[in-house]
Amino acid sequence: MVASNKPDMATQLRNALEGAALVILVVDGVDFAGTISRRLLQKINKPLFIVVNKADLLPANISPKALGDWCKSQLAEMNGKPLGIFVTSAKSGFGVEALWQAVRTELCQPAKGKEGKAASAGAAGGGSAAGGVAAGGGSAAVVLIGAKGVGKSALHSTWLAYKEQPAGTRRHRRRRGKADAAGKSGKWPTAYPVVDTPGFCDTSNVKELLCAGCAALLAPEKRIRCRTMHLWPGQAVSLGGLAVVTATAHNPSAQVILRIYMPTGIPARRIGGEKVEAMAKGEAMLPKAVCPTCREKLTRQGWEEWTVTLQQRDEVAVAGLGRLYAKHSPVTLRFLLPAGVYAIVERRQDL
Ligand SMILES: Nc1nc2c(ncn2[C@@H]2O[C@H](COP(=O)(O)OP(=O)(O)O)[C@@H](O)[C@H]2O)c(=O)[nH]1
Ligand SMILES: [Mg+2]
Repeated sequence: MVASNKPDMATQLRNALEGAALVILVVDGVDFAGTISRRLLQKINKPLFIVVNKADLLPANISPKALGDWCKSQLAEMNGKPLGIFVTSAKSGFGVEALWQAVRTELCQPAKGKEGKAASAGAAGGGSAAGGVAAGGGSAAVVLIGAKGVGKSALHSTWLAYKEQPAGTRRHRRRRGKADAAGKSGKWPTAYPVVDTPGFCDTSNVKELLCAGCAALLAPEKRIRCRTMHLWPGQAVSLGGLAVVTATAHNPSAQVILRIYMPTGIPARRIGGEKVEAMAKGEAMLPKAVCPTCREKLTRQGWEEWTVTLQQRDEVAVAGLGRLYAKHSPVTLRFLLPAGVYAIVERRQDL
């Protein structure tokens, strides 16, 4: 694990990255915008895998493969150059075996003249740097990094269970068979410890504004469902009281049909313009479940206005909360978001 004299989080992360043979950046598959760290992505100069976790929570209309391809295009726009992109669920086990086999293959790869095959079954490949991780000099660790709550520790546990699979069992033989097909040797590269790091992300996320108890209210327990809301100009939808989106009078079609993807526990309610104005002036409309401390903090920080026009292929992602798009476009929407929270217009995931 990382140093014991409790250096700050950035130092811990830097130390861990310095000793890395392979970096695994884990993001949340249902909150990509809120958990991908753009700055970190630019800074990593080691062989890199991206793991898009929590595939079990994906809406039914988005396949893990489609999500992997979508993430690949997003990462290309951010100039990220991973060796491979893997869609996994630490909860259901989906894609985990393919990930750890690819890690093993990269670690076992000779230093020169070898085209790695980092992206294996279930993964959207990002190609592979010639030389693989063996080119990393004295570096020896596989380092798991990413935002808090994306599933780094859960994946680490699956890795431990995978390594400790007793030899000779049917499951083990089956896995060994796959391992031999994927890599040079059936042995795990035990010389490479896996280092789990504390959460780090430079994207300002709604969950970060809340205490652990209130942030847990935003954690999806089941597959994300799409909710459809019909709005007349001036009508708005409250997204769990944490954000509001209003259909503006500029929209060419009379009604705006919004498709909203948020954890099922977060209510989406239609509200009138007067409530939105009150919120814009600082009045909070948070659900009762939000604790007094978080309520006070959010009200003190206030809400920021953001007006955006969406074209046919666009959707808006609000970090830590969810994403939405309008059925007909172009459409102009006015958002009220907790001050400082990151929101972005992205290409729609289900196209
Ligand atoms: N649904 C689902 N939940 C997950 C998955 N991986 C982790 N979690 C949950 O996400 C929360 C945070 O996981 P953890 O491994 O502690 O995240 P870390 O902060 O990145 O180490 C826990 O409640 C996990 O049970 C997954 O693949 N699917
Ligand atoms: Mg952890």
